[in-house]
Amino acid sequence: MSNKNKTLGEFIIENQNDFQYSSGELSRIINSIRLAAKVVNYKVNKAGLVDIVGAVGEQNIQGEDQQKLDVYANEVFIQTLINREIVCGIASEENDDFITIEGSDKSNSNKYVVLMDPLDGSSNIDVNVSVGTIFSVYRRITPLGTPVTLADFLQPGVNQVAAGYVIYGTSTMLVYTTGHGVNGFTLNPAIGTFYLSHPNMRFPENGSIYSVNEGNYRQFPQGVKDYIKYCQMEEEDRPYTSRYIGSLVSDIHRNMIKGGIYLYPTSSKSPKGKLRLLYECNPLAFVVEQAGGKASDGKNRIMELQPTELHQRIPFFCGSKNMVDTLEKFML
Ligand code: P6P
Repeated sequence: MSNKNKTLGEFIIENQNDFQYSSGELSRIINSIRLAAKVVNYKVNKAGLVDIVGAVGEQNIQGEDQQKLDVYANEVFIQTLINREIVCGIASEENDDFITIEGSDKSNSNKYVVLMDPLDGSSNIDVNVSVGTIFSVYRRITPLGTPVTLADFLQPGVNQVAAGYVIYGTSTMLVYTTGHGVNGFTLNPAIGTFYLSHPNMRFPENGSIYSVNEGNYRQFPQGVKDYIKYCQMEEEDRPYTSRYIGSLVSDIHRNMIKGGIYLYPTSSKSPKGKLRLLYECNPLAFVVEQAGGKASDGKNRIMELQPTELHQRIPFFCGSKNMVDTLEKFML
């Protein structure tokens, strides 16, 4: 079947055999995320019209003010996954601890766990800037039929069986990988169907965009400062262009289309970095690597890091392979 007008549903069925071990459950997880993305998209696009914008007056474990849409999106993704009885556990940026999910038969017979940031960049909602959902899927490593444990979530990124993001932007896209390349699907809101709009996405090896919050420049490690000055020098293919939306999914997605590097280094404000390893860096690293890009903490491959806690933060450098290679040389 040609790619023209192929729907996400048709794509999943066609590529069912790509899901290692799958008895259809992994396909059902992607289908579940597809449904939740459409529900959240509807609310995100109406945020300015209904009383769902703004903080709920509570903070999540990150100490960040929870925006109403954060809470709403978290509930939608969790409930959609529970209703389809396809996962045995969920970890979310919005929940202090992971959630154990028993099947309606009170069993823990499902094989997969999902980790997610249900609405990343939500502080941008009030100013009408794109936001995103990031998700990561693993097979559990503890025995089937037993309650899921923290060990099932603290797996290195190389164990991911699927990962991706939803970007709620000028159009809404679902971009994901199961380890066989990266494909992007754009939602036709008129009929509520995702269509294959970006088959086999590739991250340009080189780029001329660097994305960093330069307001923190003075607090960056010296190697990062030197790299930023390198980006700004007038020689060869530089100066590069500085583009920073402050919404992770949007910055990564733009750079994957055009080429570029995203940097979130350590700083005195974020001594371990700001971004979370398990449900931001690892899933984006899987997508970026599958598209030919690179993701590093400045020295190590992100997906080989052994997680130690659910909400741990790390420095994150991600994008065009040759640009990340150059960044790492500055940080030696
Ligand atoms: P800063 C949003 O809160 C987020 O987690 C990412 O979406 C974004 O890239 C980053 O933080 C922005 O952080 O410190 O530059 O505002």
